[in-house]
Amino acid sequence: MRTPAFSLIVGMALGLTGLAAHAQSVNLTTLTAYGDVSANTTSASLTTAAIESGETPSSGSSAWFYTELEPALLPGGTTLGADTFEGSALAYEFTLSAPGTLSFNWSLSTAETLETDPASGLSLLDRSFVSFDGAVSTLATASLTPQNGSYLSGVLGAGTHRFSVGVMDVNDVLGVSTLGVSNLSVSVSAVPEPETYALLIGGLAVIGARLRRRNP
Ligand SMILES: [Ca+2]
Ligand SMILES: [Ca+2]
Repeated sequence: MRTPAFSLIVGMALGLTGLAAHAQSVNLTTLTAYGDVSANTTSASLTTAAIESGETPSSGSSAWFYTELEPALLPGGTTLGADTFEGSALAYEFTLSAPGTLSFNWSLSTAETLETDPASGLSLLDRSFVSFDGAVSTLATASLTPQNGSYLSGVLGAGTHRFSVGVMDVNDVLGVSTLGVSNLSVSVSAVPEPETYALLIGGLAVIGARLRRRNP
């Protein structure tokens, strides 16, 4: 029986369904790629290989020097670190309808054979990073054995965010490191806004009033 009250109940049920936590997979081929990036729908591989350094990029596109990469990823003069040289990144701009999080799985391996440069004593272990809205943090520092893990962001406010993930050569341009990124997902939390509660309570009151009128 499709009465206005019935339609209202169905509409409210759909609204309640929309309040449940909602995770959405992100197609990695829709992200903006900088440098040596190979991507398919669910996974991507990023390296620090640049043709100018005598290296062979996996994708055919050379890694970018930091002087090109930083202004592309990080407006406002933020850097990827004074010890970084060349690398690659993926950037993603997304809008959250409510507070939420971003997550992905990662792996990091390197062709470096030394942890430190014998001459300078500086670390040669390359670094992967994430950035949110221009603020950079370290995802993982390479070790001579491959690593992997899961990343979960802090809670991001409702609105538009700019995220990037990438890998950089540290303290020289050699010793190619490879960052794998997979299963990138954005999840909106289940906490309804006060306005939503007000609408639900108002809707229930309307239904109650109609049912009372129909059944005197
Ligand atoms: Ca390199
Ligand atoms: Ca390196």
